[in-house]
Amino acid sequence: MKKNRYSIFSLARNAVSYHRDWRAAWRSPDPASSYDVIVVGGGGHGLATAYYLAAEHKVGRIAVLEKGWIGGGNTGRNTTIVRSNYLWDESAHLYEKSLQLWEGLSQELNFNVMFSQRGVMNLGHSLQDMRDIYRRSNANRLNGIDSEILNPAQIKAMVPAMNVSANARYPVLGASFQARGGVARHDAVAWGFARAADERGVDIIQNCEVTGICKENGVVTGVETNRGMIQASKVAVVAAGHSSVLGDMAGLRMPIESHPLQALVSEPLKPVLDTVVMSNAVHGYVSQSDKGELVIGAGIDAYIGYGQRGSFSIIEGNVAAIVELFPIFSRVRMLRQWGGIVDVCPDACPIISKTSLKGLYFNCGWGTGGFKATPGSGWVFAHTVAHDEPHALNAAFNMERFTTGALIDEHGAAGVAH
Ligand code: FAD
Ligand code: PYC
Repeated sequence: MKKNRYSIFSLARNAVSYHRDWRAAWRSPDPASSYDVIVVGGGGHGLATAYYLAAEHKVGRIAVLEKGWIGGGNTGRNTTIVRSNYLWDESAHLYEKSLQLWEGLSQELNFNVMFSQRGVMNLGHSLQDMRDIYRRSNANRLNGIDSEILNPAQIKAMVPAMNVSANARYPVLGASFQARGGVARHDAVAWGFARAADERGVDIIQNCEVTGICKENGVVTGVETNRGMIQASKVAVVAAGHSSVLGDMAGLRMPIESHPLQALVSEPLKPVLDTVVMSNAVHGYVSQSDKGELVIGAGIDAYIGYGQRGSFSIIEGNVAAIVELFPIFSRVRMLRQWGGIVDVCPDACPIISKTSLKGLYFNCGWGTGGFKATPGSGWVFAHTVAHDEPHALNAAFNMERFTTGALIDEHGAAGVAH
């Protein structure tokens, strides 16, 4: 790695030259005719996979093929909540590995991903919610994951704007709180991984859509793209929102449904909320960005589709729930709304797996919650692709579980109903 490339001196030099000779943070090469590994999808997970393949497994010739622009999928559309408070051991270990990587990621990539450990609160509104919260919190602690239970007075002290009165429509009975959770800057995560991967020789090729997966005698040989055929002995698909489309190209039927998931942001406000508040029961969550916007999200739209918009009724119910919890937000104006397409597995857990086709690997099905997993997902997937074997942390997240029945049901911890 060229140590001085991004030094304070280059920053000063570029400032005085009005950025005229500012070097692109990553190259834009034409695709080569062949690679050792092709990663399909230039979201955070795909870029992280390429980075760890190069940095930790010393794989030589790697390309990331992205049909649009890097980070333009769910990576750039999500609400950036990071936490590791999942119920079952398999997921808790995987998400906790990811959280530990987040804690050193800006240093690792030499790029400020603005990871802010402001804590994540999951509210309970009924006795059953509270039983689930206690169960998950205890399970987390047994796995060495930080978790506290808060009563309504403690919640009010931390979030004065919240209505915790007993006569609220959704009374707040308590919450779990993970202090090490928080938020990060989504674009920076894509850019940081892209720059660091590029520095290690990874070709990042945007506007390059994979249109077919080539195979011979059960072995993958490359991909067809809108820029021609590219050969590779290993193809790693990380194409959230389109995993079943890519699966079809290889003749694999994926156990996935693709749904829109919406979010919206308000006009910027003075600081009013310095933690993340989530409520699975009322399908709403909110945090405040560093710019001051309220970042609000909903549960998934019930229908299957590929339109990155979503339907109005979801937003209507979502905003009603947020205003019920935070009456002072009722006069805040909303600035923008958008949707992303999330790939949902029947057990609300991802697939990080080899496939029946030799040399073809899939990483998908993160549903509403894959941003928090970005570094961990890339780390275990790179291991899986490099060694043609899963790492212990992702062994359970194989494709076979949908035929063996060894499902890992994380619907409760998903945070956002799906
Ligand atoms: P993406 O960033 O979607 O990357 C996949 C890429 O594949 C895309 O860039 C796409 O263009 C590309 N691609 C697809 N088909 C092809 C093809 N044929 N050829 C080449 N490229 C292709 N998760 C959290 O943990 N916390 C949150 O707070 C959170 N909030 C969310 C809010 C919303 C509104 C949404 C939509 C999602 C949210 N998520 C959240 C989920 C999270 O965004 C995703 O799980 C995660 O970003 C998936 O990352 P990825 O890199 O796999 O996907
Ligand atoms: O998984 O924590 C999460 C999440 C929050 C909002 C969307 N997903």
